[in-house]
Amino acid sequence: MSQDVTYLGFDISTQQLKAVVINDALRITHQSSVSFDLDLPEFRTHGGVYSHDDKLTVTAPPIMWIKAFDMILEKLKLDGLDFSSVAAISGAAQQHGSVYWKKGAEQILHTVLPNKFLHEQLQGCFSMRDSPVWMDSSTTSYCKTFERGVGGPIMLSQITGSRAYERFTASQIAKLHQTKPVVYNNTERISLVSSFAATLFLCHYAPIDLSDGSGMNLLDIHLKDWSDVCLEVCAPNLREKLGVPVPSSTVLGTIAPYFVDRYGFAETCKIIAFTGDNPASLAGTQLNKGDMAISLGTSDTVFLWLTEYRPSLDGHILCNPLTSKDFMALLCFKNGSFTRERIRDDCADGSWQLFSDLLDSTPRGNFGNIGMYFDMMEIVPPMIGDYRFNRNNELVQRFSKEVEVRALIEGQFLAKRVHAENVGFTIGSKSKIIATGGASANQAIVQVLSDVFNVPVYVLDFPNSACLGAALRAKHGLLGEEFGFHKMFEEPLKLHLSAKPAKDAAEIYGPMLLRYRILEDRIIRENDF
Ligand code: 5FX
Repeated sequence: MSQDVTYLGFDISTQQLKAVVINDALRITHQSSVSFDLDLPEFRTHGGVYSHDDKLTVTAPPIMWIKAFDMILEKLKLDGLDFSSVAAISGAAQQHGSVYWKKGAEQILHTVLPNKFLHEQLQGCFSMRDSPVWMDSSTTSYCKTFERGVGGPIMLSQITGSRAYERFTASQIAKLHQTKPVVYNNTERISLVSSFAATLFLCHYAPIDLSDGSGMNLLDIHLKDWSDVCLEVCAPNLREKLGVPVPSSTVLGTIAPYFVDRYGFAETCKIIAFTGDNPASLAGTQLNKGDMAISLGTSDTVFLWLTEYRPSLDGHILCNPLTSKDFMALLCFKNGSFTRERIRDDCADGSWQLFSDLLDSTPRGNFGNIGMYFDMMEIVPPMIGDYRFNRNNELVQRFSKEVEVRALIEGQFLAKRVHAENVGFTIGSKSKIIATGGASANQAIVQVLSDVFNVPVYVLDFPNSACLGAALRAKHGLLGEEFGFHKMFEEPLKLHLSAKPAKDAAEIYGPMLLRYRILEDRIIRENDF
């Protein structure tokens, strides 16, 4: 291939749409982003979403995501990207969220005109104006009914890789069907956010890929097809509304004429199945078997590559996005960057520099104080609220600013380690953590991560691993799944050692982990969470 060939990756994350372009040597040549709150103020989102009054329902409008695509393509054009060089496009998206296309929408997709923006032409395409997103936790009763219907949480986890979760798509679809049957019946296609975005580039419905599809509680992750029993318990006629799921490296087709005419993409430009942001990060971190990645973003996630798995009631197993025969494990913590930002605002006047100084000014172990901070109902542990314990395990009202900052960061990483160990993640003598996402650039935070896990932490040159993973998957999709993903790299991606554990880390955090477990259990019991 010529030197000019490029690959384009997108990431529709919670707060922004990002794009990155790499060349054939896998070097980044262009990048851009659109912030939903700042660049699209007319939608009045906060953090890219609408948080409803019940404090449980969280949605976002798909038309805003479409407008963000219109904007980012214009920005890339201004940045000098020669669209005709793009050989393939793929994407990553926030997982679990669902988009409901109205009857007749595909017909509209087929006939879009290149002289108009997409958002102007697709306004009328959705049976639900706002899509439920991964932060939603309004479906507890549907989860319970769903688990019962399928034969219990273990059975559901055996089939789909996860017990029922509020943000997973099955309970969201069941809620829609039961509360708004007319809307459900008027829906011709249900997409994930990932397959919705791929649909825009194809101008016909894109299938759901197996890896992101594993976050729905509907896919049989062994058979790699929808599970009949899950579909039946969820809602009627669902198979036809979901379409046929495909392996994540599938070439879905060529780009729609709209993009050829409007932006000058080559007619041959291929669209590779889009997937979830966590599966895409697995690609973007170039994760090897045995290593663990931790993404510190709006949600914090812990993930790793698995060759086999045992079903569990904590965490999720997804089909591996890079090879259909393997799996990946995922743990998701909802209270990531929003909670860090709240404590930064309370204790450090909104300054990350001051936040880091406060963190560095306190010793490992924080004088025995432990904190747990959950602005939203957490996934694991299922808790909400702030809890501060002194060295005698007594609940206290307040910490000093510097103790509060360290209690937050240590508490977040203690929780990650406890719950990662609960699902069988083990830390070997050669283990390392690859940290990614916005907060991975903060040295003080990464040092605490290294100490709590007692392993070295590496970071990438480019912290946006989901978006980079999307661009890398675009190239891998062209080569085909049988061409091993890691073989694409002449040399492994550059990782930088960011932090090494302190000599006394195990001595300090070993006992603290035990205390954390006990205190967490106590809060869950006492509050009946
Ligand atoms: C994973 O299960 C999650 O819910 C989150 O990490 C979303 O993918 C964030 F976009």
